[in-house]
This record gives sequence, structure tokens and C-alpha cells, in this order.
Amino acid sequence: MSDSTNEKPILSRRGFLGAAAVTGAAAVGATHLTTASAKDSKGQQSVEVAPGELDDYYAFNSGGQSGEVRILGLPSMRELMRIPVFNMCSATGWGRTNESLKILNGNLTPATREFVKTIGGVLPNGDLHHPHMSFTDGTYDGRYIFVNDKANTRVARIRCDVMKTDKVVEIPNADGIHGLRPQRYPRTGYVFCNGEHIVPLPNDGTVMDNPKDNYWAIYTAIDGDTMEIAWQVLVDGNLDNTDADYQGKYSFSTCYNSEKGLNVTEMSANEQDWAVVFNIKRIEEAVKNGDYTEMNGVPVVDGRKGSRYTRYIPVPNSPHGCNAAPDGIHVVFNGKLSPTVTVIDVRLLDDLFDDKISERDVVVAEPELGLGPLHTAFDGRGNAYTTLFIDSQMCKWNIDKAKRAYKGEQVDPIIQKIDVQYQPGHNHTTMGETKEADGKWLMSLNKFSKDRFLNVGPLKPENDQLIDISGDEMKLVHDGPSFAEPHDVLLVKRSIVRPKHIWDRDDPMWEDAREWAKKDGVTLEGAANVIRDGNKVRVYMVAIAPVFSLSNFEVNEGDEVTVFVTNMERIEDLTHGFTLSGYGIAMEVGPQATSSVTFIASRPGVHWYYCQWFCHALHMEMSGQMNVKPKNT
Ligand code: RUQ
Ligand code: CUA
Repeated sequence: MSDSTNEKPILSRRGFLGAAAVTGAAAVGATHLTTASAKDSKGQQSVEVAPGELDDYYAFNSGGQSGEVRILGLPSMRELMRIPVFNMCSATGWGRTNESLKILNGNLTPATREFVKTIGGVLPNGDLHHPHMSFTDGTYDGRYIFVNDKANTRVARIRCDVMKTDKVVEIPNADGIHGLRPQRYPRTGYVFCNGEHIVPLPNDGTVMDNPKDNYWAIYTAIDGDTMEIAWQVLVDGNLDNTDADYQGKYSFSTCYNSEKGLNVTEMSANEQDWAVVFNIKRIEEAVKNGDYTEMNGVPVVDGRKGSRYTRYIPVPNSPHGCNAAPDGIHVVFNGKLSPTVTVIDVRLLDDLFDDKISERDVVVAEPELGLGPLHTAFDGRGNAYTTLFIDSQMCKWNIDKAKRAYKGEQVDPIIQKIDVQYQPGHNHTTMGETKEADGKWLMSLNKFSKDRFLNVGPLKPENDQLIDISGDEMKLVHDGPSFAEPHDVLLVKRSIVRPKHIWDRDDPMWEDAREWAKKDGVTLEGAANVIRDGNKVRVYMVAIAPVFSLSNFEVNEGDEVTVFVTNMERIEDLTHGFTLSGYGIAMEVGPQATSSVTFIASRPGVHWYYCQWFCHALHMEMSGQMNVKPKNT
């Protein structure tokens, strides 16, 4: 990845778009413009971001069941962009273009690769739970965002320089990747992923009975640089959410199904489940020394109870969220069916692994906060904010007071509770999962909105609420409807995120197209070529408003046609598109990018192609025709 993130686009052409082009150029380096969140006379932060002003933070929201990531600005809560990941996207062609299919299908297990052939070549209906940015030295570094697809057991990486997905990998031996967190220190490094469902190993139908003996959950460490699986750990129980410490030594996962139950009654039988602690150094040594079983090409270390690689800390009762505090010391496990959260001190873990103390000795607080604690966020001032799903509240509490109360002192750790609308799951504070937690804003991601918005029918939006936490008291300041569902969010200072304004021509995204052009003796940048290669036809064209370099091409019915379109604009925001009518094809071609698509020319006749991204006064005229000659003429 190149570092030229704030490179100025060259204004090679103004024409009709003169005014827009100039505005675009003025916005280059706009991260130095005015700050939105000045305090008002009551000391309250303003949520108003006036026209032309920029937000202070990027919010990367997961799209939940929609399978995408959405970029919002904070505090305005305006939605700025969507990044398709585990979904298909009509606007960009994600899931249809050759470039996206290579990424989506590049790292599937052999069984899934066979399966997708039977359903049209791509896994549909992925979801997206947890977006987390890569870290260097305990804070965000703006390189990547990692995300998980529980529905299809995949993990993907988004490049923050172009805000596009560049890797998707299916995790073998696991089922339903749920919790996901990058290693915080010294850098990412590993991306830790939880397999939520217990399944037989191998899960190919040879064994299906007796879950207690035959079903397992698997913890996975991916190498965030290569997106290859580094190692896996077999555990007892199941795995829900995960987090990593600030020292690079340990990671943690909650388990709500220590019973290994297959239904809700069985799964919630035990009063206590646990959190697993993974000893990263010992696991790495095991992999080096061969103390593992290889399964589907991955070293799987045995981390079941009693192993030297893990410890199981008893936690009441079906714990869910797992959150490391920015003090680098405390980790909170959220009780869910217990009204408590369990706080451990990571400085005690060395002794625990050396068997000098027992599991419950690392617990330093266990405050009772209210009903249904799911996730906890932090302000960097020693306070924690826990969502109470059943109570529909946000609970602010103090970690130090909770520790004193645990020791028997008469002190109430709870500082304030406010109602949220309604049933919050995740919450997140600005920079709150880094050592640079700044305690400005808190987002409460509520699963229900009920009466908070105009009724839109039986399916309602959810509600992402913004809470000002900069003062002594939490203040609810904004309701933000969102569609399916407000799963998790990442709130990052804008100075850390520095995307490019236009693509670099040498971007790896279209390296295959470059190879084809070389083979065919053409260039992508100057192309107006139709190359026949048996019954395969490769069509090369460039797009410069308001024309494609080819306004017509002819193929034969039954040909396999690949169309490469290169956008030669160097002007910011001048995206073109390529839509082929009657063939289910539409794709985005960003400034200086190449996109390609392959299809069988199975429908004879005249088929118009056109640019679907409004680019010029003559945008409607930016078109051409593909003539498909019928077979028997
Ligand atoms: S888990 S609502 Cu999928 Cu993020 Cu807690
Ligand atoms: Cu090019 Cu519209």
C-alpha cells in the first residue's frame, strides 16, 4: 500500500464540471478544516455540524444482517458511505465484478468452493458483526478494518486507504465466526476470531451424535498482514466474544455454553460459565515445537481444560461481551443472564499460568449493575459504561469504586443510569478500545426503536443513539435510525483515517486485468480493443466523460465476454459506471480504477451499455451497444 494518501488529484479537465472539480480540489486536505464539536454555553458538546463543516470522528458501523460496513460521521451521525463486504451490491457491482469475485472466492475451503458452484458462484446473505481497526502500540493505526461473517464463518479485511474489501477468508474447522478482535500490541499482528457453535470435528457427517464428546469450538488466530490462518486452539464449551490485552501476552473469550447444550434450556443450565484466557506465547511455542494436530492444513493446539495454553475463569452466568479497558489493566466480562460484570486484572495472569494462584483470584471486582449487561465501553478517566439489555439502560460506573466494593468497602460503584430506546446491545466510546480513549461520545446501539420514528410498517429500523459523556453526566443527544441491525461500531479520530482521493493506477485490485492486457498486447489506459481468443472475447475500453472509447462492439451468441473498463479521470469524485442492459451487470469504475466483468453472451440482439454514475451534462449519452449475432446466421 502506498503512503500517498493525501496526494492531490491533478485537475486535467474541468469542462462542464468546472465548479465541482474546484470544490473537490478545495476539499483535499480538508481534515484541517474547522472542528464541529465546540462546547456550548452549558458546557454541552454540540452535535450540530453545519453545512460544509466536517465531523470529528469516523464511525465504522457494522451493517449486521445486511453484511456491509457503513461509514458515518460523528457527531452528526450522517451516513457517508457503504462498504460492501459479505453482501452483493447493485451500485458497485460487488459480488459480480471479476475483481470482487476473486476476493470473495479466493480463500474458501474446498467444500465451500464446490458448494458455491451450485448456487451461482458466490455465497449470498453474509452478515457482519464486529468491525475493528488494526492497532499499533495500543491505538488505531488506520491501516485496516477487520470484520466477521457469522453466517458463513468468514473474516474479511477492508483497506482503509481506499475503503474497499481486499481479503476474505473462510475459517476451517470452526462454525460461525462471532467475536473478533485484532491484537493491540505491539501491533496487529494476529486477528483473533471465535467459532461460536460447537460442531463435530471433522464436520462431514462421519460423526454427529454425542455432542459432549464429539462437538467442539475452535479459537482462531489469523495473520492480519497475510490473512492466512496462523493457528487454532480447541477449547471446552463454546466461544462468544473476544478481546486482547494491551501487552501482547493474552487474549480472552467469553463462553455461554459451557454445558455444550444444543438448545436454550441446556445452554443456560449452569449458574456459572467462564471466560477462557489464551497464553499467546505458549501457544506459539506449541506450534513451533509440534505440539498440535494438523486439521485442514492448520495447526490446532489442544487448549481444553487442564492444558498449559489456557485458563478457564468461572464467570456468572452465560457471559457475553468481553472488553479490555484503556488502562491496560482491566478486562470486563459482561454477565448477560447475571446482573453483574466480572472484572479481572491482567497483571495477575502470569501467576495464574504458573499455578501460583487459582482462577477466581484474578477477579478484582464484580459489581451488580442491572439486568442484562451485554457490552462495556470506557472513557479513559476510569469509568465504564455498560449496556443493560433487559433494563433498556446505559449504566455508568467507576472501576476503582467497584474494586473497593469487592473488597468489602461501603461504596456504590454506579454513577448514573440513563434510559435508552430500547434494548441496547453494543456500545462504543470515541477511541474507547485504545489507550487514547478520549471520553467525548458514547454510542448506544439499540436493537429496537418501536415508537421513536415514523412508523414504516412491521419491520422497524433499529436505533443508534448518541450520548455526550464529556461532562460529569451522560446526556442523550441524538436518535439515529439504522437498518438491520446496529450491531457494533468503531469510533476513530478523523486524523487517523486518511483515504486516497483517487485510485493509483498500479493498485493490486486489478492485477488480473493488467495481466490480460499484457497478454493481449494492449494497455488498459489507452484501450479501445476487441480481442477474440477462440470463443472468448476480451473487450477493453476507457471511460472519460462523456464517452467510452468503444461506442459499439460485436460478439457471437455463446461467446464468453470479458469487458474491462478503465476510468482515466484524475478528478476527485468523478466516478463512472458500466451497466449492460438485460445482462444483470452494473459496476462502479472509480477515478483511475479498472473494473471488469465476465459473462456469456447468451442473448442475441442489440444491448445498450451505459454509464450509471452521474458524471457529466451528457451523462445520459455516455453509452454504446453490444451487438450479439445469433448462432444460426
Ligand atoms: S455480539 S449484542 Cu454479535 Cu456483538 Cu453483542
Ligand atoms: Cu460516466 Cu455517467
